Amino acid sequence: MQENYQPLEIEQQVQAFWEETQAFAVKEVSGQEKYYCLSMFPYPSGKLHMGHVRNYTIGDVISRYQRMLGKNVLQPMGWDAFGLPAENAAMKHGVHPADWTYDNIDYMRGQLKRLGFGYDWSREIATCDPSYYRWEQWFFLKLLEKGLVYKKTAPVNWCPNDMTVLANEQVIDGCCWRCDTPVERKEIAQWFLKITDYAEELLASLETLDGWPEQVKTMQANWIGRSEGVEMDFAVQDSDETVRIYTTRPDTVMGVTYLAVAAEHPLALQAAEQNAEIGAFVESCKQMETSEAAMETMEKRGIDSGIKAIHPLSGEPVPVWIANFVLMGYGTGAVMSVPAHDQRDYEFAQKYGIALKQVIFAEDGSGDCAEQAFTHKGVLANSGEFDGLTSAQAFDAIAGNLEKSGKGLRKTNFRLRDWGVSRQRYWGAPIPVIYCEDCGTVPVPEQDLPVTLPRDVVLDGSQSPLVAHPTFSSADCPSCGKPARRETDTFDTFMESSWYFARFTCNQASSMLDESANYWLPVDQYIGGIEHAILHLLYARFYTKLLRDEGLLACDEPFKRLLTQGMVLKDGSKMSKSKGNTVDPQALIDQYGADTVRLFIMFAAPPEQSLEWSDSGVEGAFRFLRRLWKLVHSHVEVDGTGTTLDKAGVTDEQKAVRRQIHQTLQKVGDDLNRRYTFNTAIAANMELINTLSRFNDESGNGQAIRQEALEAIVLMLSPIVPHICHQLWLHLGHCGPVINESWPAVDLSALEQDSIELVLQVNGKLRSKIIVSASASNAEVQAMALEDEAIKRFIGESPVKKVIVVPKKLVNIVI
Ligand code: OW5
Ligand code: ZN
Repeated sequence: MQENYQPLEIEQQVQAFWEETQAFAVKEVSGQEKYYCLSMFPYPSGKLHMGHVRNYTIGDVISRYQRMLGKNVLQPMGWDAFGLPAENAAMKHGVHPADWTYDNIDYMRGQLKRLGFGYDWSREIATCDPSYYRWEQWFFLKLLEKGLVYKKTAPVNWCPNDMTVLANEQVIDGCCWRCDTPVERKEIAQWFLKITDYAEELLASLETLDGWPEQVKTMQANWIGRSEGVEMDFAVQDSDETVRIYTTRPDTVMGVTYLAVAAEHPLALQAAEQNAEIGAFVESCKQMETSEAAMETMEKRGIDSGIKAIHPLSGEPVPVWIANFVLMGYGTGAVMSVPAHDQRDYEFAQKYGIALKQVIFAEDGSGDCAEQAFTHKGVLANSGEFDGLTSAQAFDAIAGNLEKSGKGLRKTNFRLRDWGVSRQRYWGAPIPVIYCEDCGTVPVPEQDLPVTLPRDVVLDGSQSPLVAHPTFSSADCPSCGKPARRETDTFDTFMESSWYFARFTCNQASSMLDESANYWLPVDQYIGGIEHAILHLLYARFYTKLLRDEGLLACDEPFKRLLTQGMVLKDGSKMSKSKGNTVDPQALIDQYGADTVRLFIMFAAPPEQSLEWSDSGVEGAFRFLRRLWKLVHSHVEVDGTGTTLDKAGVTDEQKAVRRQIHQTLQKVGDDLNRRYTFNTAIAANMELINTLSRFNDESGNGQAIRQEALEAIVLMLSPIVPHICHQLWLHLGHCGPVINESWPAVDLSALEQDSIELVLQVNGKLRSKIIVSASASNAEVQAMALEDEAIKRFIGESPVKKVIVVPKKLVNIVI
């Protein structure tokens, strides 16, 4: 055995061994418990960053630990390969998105191997590979057949100068990122998946997800946003038309002082035709971003349409305003406005001098609208026949009244919108439909799938390369054979990441999924960043239900347990190129080796918390491994590996060391299994190593116990620092690789204590401590307590009234 720890050398050897023996390739094995551990697959963006290293180290540690528990562990890896960054790189550096992507994949795959992650590489997937996205196209057409997919117009960000659609991240302060032209809103036809059909189930089955953080479940529930309310119609004065609105607060309906409609609402368009000022306002609303976030922060503006609506209960006319914050795509494109009881309505009414009518007061009569809206529930006033009812009672009474008169209906609503999957981009999976003048929208026949993305395109940022492509955009109609037009939009990349976890179970299958999916799924442990708490996880859950309903999967939910890792920070803030505070993992691997990087990352913080980067922490991790190496080295040098323990002749000191070994095993098992507190698992091993350094017992039993301790440490640390442990395990005299070892069992007899420390109290106050034999009787303990010197001093001449013995804990002497 070499005297010095040489990580680069050993890591290379061990990785070669894993590769040669296909150590992490797995098959379905009946009768063995399976464990599917998945880390969110990366965008092949160039090279790994610290967030990746943290994510994949956590996943690898859990996988290796579960393998030691005897499970059949699947840990796959692949590439979320489509998306805008490849197009951007192509424009900036003149490389083809495909070449850029595959080059990055090659480099990053090398880095993952260098970090020693135990992936089954035979299952690797790149989502930009036609053999992957053909099934996505195939499934889309199944959904189309079932009516779960439809087309409707929706707004996009449009740069009138470049004549191109912009992604939200390409809009900077309302302007195009390339040419700085103000971005416009443009309505174009796009494909949608009917996720709203599953809203109820997506919400209800959150309750089955015991292994998910509460926070993530709450975020999902809020996003789905189920609410109970009333949909009602306001008649339009001097017209046969009506305006439909939805409210969750029908109790406030008598406080309505205006309606607000979207700029695209029919009433707005009607008013715009008759009045130039209104026309200009409606036109200006088009110059707006499409993201919800932008919507919330923008200035709220409006104009009176001049049209009046008739209040369905009071019969009074109320003005109809056109407002930039009401969106046509959300609900009915019209809302009732109650400035007294809604803050946004309040601010809008103040700005434009619209009346306010308070109809709800607190139970004790307090609550006013002088400064802001009164948004609490309470008791009704100024509401005619409904006066005196509580908000809850009024909900029922008003809903019933509207239902009776045919002007309204109780309705459960969801905030969740259908999922728009069309992107006007090149680097994505083509949407497999053809438009024929005679036959309409025609699905690409199954035998013509995949619709492959052409390579020969010009990417200059203006116009969509697929539209401009000489042949791609034209096709013969599959139905009548006439020349037709091919869909040139591609899928949102979330389409690929919504089912990759299933494809990993059968990446070679000549169907979308096969039986293997039902062997491996659901994923037992999913690990990834909190930024995916809402959309990705919701879409993956949705897809699982779609696949189930198509008969391709048997489970209802994809991820049994979810771990959301914290950010990696430097000097308290997020690492980023622009801040210049990045730490490149590759440099550290080159300097210290993978095990040091892995150990530091797992030691520095519990996985859900943020991790503050520390160079000295990395140095410390390295020193620790060097120390462990030395300890094994000196043990091996004196031939300590072959000694057996003579249980009869164990001394107290030896017993104490054995106790600590098994206490550590017990604690670390719990840390890794249940709590995922890897940092404390490592700390416990450090303490055990401290004890060993002080344990200079060269006797036979001393050697045997040192061997037992070193074996335990190597086994316990092997999921975290697998390379060094592989080597040390061999040096400790074993011939099989440490990855095939079981998690060590705790020797309960070693935990038993011969003697215990007892607290001695006089009148309930701590006065002394004694060590007694674990088998001492209460009477013996009492006698020893009364003999203790300190106690004798405290009692003095006072008569002892009572002695209370709490076995194994304390003795209280009452005087
Ligand atoms: C990293 C996690 C991330 C995810 C995984 C892959 C980041 C945690 C936050 N393909 C999708 C994806 O997110 C996943 C699908 C399933 C949808 C950082 C980030 C961080 C960032 C940058 C830098 C350092 C640290 C330096 C940049 C220097 C550039 C030169 N996080 N912590 N730290 N793919 O590739 O983005 O959520 O689970 O691993 O991430 S991904
Ligand atoms: Zn046709």
